Amino acid sequence: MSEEDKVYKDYFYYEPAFNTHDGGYVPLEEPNIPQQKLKIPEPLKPDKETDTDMYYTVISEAGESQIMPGIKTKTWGYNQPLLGKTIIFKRSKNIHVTVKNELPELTTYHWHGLNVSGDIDGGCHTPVYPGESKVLNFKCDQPAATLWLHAHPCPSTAEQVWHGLATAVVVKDEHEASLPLPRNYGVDDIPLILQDRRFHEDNQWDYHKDYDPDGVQGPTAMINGTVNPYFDVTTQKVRFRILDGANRREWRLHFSDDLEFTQITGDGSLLTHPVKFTHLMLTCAERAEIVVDFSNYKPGDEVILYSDDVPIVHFRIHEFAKDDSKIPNDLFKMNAPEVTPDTPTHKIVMSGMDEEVAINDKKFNMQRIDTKQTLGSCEIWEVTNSNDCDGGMIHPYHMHGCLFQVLSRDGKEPYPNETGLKDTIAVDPNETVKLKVWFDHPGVFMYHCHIIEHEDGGMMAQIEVQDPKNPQKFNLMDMDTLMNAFAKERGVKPSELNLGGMECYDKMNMKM
Ligand SMILES: [Cu+2]
Repeated sequence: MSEEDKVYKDYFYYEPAFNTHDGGYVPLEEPNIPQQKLKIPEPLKPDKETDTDMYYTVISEAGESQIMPGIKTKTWGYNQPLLGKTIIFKRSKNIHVTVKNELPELTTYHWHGLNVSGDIDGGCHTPVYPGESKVLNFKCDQPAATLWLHAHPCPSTAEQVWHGLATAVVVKDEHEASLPLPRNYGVDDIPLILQDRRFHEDNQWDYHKDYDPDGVQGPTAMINGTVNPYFDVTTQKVRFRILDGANRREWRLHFSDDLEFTQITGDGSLLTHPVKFTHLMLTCAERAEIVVDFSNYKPGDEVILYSDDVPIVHFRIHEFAKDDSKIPNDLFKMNAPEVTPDTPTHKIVMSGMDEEVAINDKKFNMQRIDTKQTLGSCEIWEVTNSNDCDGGMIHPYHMHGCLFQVLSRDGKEPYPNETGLKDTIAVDPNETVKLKVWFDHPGVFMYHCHIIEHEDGGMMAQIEVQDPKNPQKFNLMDMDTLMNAFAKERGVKPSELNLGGMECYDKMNMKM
């Protein structure tokens, strides 16, 4: 059988380390409410667009959303009460985004997967305080992909994302536009943001009641902010831009009838070649665009997308409109630079679980630079998960400010769907993943586990990237400034402040 025809039928990862084996695992439950039409976020309208420039305004706001029947849920979102509209950046345009904070507390705007300088990236050093706004100017110069925007104000990233501060960002380029892929947004090109929540009394979320240092979960799947969604399929092929936007949950996806599907992108670009699957696992923050061919079904049929054995989206099949889309066998040419000789290998060890999580035996410190790399230098990063195979967990490792190439897993070939650019990679217990990493922009960037409670709990470090031709002094925030601001905004004394990640430092007798 040629590689082209091969269908992968397993999740690849080490099964005993799946989140289902975690003591605190919250299984998904099929919601006991009628099916609701899948919400598809509208594209965010630019304030202005010219041949060379795009202007957007992104406002963080608090509101209420009808998610469950009855009382509305208090939620946060971008330009709407929950999640946000899909933000489209066109490659080689100059982008100007006014970010505005109308929340009661500080936040940041982290462009996950966007290749930009540290001051634009939106990590914890760039807070926007309530009532304030700022303009981000950058050039979009990276391949077409599905990225996302989310809040990143350490140590409250997890709680803010849980409130709803996450939305899809789509980069478009001419190469992708030249391929005959499905691209009719809202019809055969659909984002699927996978999250899970627990609905407490009066349909409200309670982050602190649900808090777990290994990641907060809920039993109810929420897809684009919709519980128990259905989607009307009106074309033979549909492209889904899937994002694991959950704080902790891994999604093990498969369709009814073990329907085959084709993965065409990873996190940061198209794959070099499409790969066929019946089963696909996504860990936190990873994205995969897949194309599903529904041609074996007829109007009135229903196809179900499951995670493990729980239905999460129902696809109602209708008459198909004419569909000329095709998946070419050559999708993308990987154009990674050569590794710069004589550079040391960066060795990253993610260790621990619960409050003990750390990177290279240290918890995150905003004022400490953990490693450096020169702008334009391409270097090897070896990322190890030192958790034990006996009871350890998978940690999804994410780097800001770059897209990387996966070279190997424990010295072996990466998985067949790791041929494109990535920014987040799941690492099994006791596994070492080798990456080729280069930075196109200077700045201070975080790298961390993307189980968001782990990053808030200190499984995070930072790198300084300098342009030797134009060295800069980067301003680093300090934790006290952020904590004092959070305390003031919440109307409590700093000593009374209760933010998710703090416990992990307190229990280890460490200062943030
Ligand atoms: Cu982790």
